[in-house]
Amino acid sequence: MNPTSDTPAKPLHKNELLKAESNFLRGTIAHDLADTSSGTIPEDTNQLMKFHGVYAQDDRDLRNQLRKEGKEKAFSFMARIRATGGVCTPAQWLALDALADSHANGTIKITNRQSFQFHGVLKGNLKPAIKEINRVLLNTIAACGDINRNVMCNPNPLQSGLHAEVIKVAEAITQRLLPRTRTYHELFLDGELVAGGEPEEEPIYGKTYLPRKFKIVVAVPPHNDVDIWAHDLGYIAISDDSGKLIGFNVTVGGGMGMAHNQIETFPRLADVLGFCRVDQAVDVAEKVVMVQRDFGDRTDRKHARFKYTIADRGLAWFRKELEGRLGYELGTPRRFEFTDTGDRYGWVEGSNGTSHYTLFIENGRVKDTPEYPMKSAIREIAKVHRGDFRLTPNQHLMIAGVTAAERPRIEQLLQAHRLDAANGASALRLNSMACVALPTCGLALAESERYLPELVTLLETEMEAAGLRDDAIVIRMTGCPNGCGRPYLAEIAMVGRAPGKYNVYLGAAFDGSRLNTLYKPSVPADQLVPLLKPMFRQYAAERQPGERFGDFTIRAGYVKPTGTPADFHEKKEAPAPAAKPVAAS
Ligand code: SRM
Ligand code: SF4
Repeated sequence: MNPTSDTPAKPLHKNELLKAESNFLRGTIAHDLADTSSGTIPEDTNQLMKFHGVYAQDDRDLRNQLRKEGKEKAFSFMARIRATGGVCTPAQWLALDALADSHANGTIKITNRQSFQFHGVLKGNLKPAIKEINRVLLNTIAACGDINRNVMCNPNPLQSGLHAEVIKVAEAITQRLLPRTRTYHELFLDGELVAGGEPEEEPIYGKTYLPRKFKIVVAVPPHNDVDIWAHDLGYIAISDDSGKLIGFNVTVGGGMGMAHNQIETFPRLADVLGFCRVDQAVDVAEKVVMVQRDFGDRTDRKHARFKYTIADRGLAWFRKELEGRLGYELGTPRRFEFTDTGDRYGWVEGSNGTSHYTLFIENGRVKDTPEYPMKSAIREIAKVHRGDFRLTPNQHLMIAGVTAAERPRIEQLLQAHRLDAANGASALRLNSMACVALPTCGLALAESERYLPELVTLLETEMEAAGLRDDAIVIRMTGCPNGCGRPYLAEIAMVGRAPGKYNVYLGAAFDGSRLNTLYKPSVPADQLVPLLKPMFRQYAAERQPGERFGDFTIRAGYVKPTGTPADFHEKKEAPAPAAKPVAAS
């Protein structure tokens, strides 16, 4: 059944052949990495390297100049390090901190899927860096590629006990869905055995793995910081009156990515499918993945995500297919409520006698600047911290599990390095998120991580003037429509259209349960503030008690709630495939 026999008319995408013939993701990687005549690797090898957590990139700031000089591009690699639920130890942090300086561009990027990224890793540094990452018991296995990615999990500090239970489930899902091939160890760890000698087969994936990437999250209500509706498969933790975890509502078929003006591509909110017990959760994940393995579209990578399998075939079909494989029916979904998608900054008391400090890190970029030596400061904290760190799904950092005895020392370090001041930013900034984009992302059409902070500064002036400094509005920017910053779930989103131009989207729900709608295409960067300023004024003057900005933009008629895929695109005349109605919860 793998690849699916349902799509015989169209030829398989070339990546399917590449995977099939790669001998479990080996291809010519060993040869190409050893080749010192180029700073990069051939494209086919790049496709396979993604499964090992590595992307070939080049510094796009230097492209034009180097082209003019007739020189090779400034090639380097991005390495993504998985950490289930974003949990890592201080020792691991210290190792990554040192590696960022010795083997990468001196920064650590906290991603919005609770992973780490290194940028600017030169070819000769790649293998030593990956070895060191593994030495501290982290890895880059399947951090990218057509396979299950890092499993996200809410790091809710208020319910430390529940968090301890759900993270175990997230880790069990991770382990079940890891690739079984020894290729990674062979290529990067000189064949060293890290996990034992499994046979060379892929019982879950088969030798062509999945049609496309696959993303799983675990949410703990009332917080929807993992943006559950944006992911292929989601689990909403359900606890009993005593706070004990009893199971999960299962969600399927969410996704963000689309392409400008390709109406057959669209963001989609996940659907609630049913309820499973804690002991069923891993099996459910495995079988969901296997259905997508067999029925996902392997002919067209723009139509290969699980959301299209669900949108095309319907939830009833999927339920039948899944339950047939599980051998039991899912239960009726339990009641739950989400209130927000953001992080709780500062100190929060846990339920187990420890406390947690969430530190705002703008767009997840941990670096030292003369004004704000954040990377060095976190290093000092890591040297003394006895608990753990948790990366948040909003690209921030939680210093977690701080005991009463330890807390004064951590507080002193936060103050001494002015880290606590970062959390005093405006509510708009604290709820902002940008994807990486330029200069490393090869797909970026416009700036994002480097531009959003500047734009927020300008918008803050307008918000302040309108009396909205402390009003949280979820604002997100991406350099292209692929949706890495989950922009279609932001109350205000700017999606890169061309250099210096953005499509502006409005109207998503504050709790992440409603997608936004295209308001204005191709807005020049210098027109973004004039565009939003009158809306802020009107919102301040006319909002109803408790009304969120996203809801207001709909009530005030700026946009209508998203109904069809056409609402995301500039051209609306093309026939639209059936879309999921708004709001899954
Ligand atoms: Fe992403 C591709 C960065 C989260 C949808 N994403 C990329 C690449 C690897 C560019 C490439 O393919 O050449 C970007 C690397 C840039 C760089 O220089 O680092 C990139 N994505 C990121 C990160 C680092 C953004 C961030 O600033 O945090 C996030 C890494 C997460 C992680 O740790 O695994 C990241 N990407 C997402 C998300 C959000 C999420 O998963 O919660 C999405 C939307 C959700 C979804 O998948 O539907 C997302 N990334 C994409 C897509 C579009 C996929 C699609 O369905 O069409 C691409 C392009 C592709 O796959 O072809 C992409
Ligand atoms: Fe790159 Fe586009 Fe993703 Fe931003 S949204 S990181 S520009 S692929």
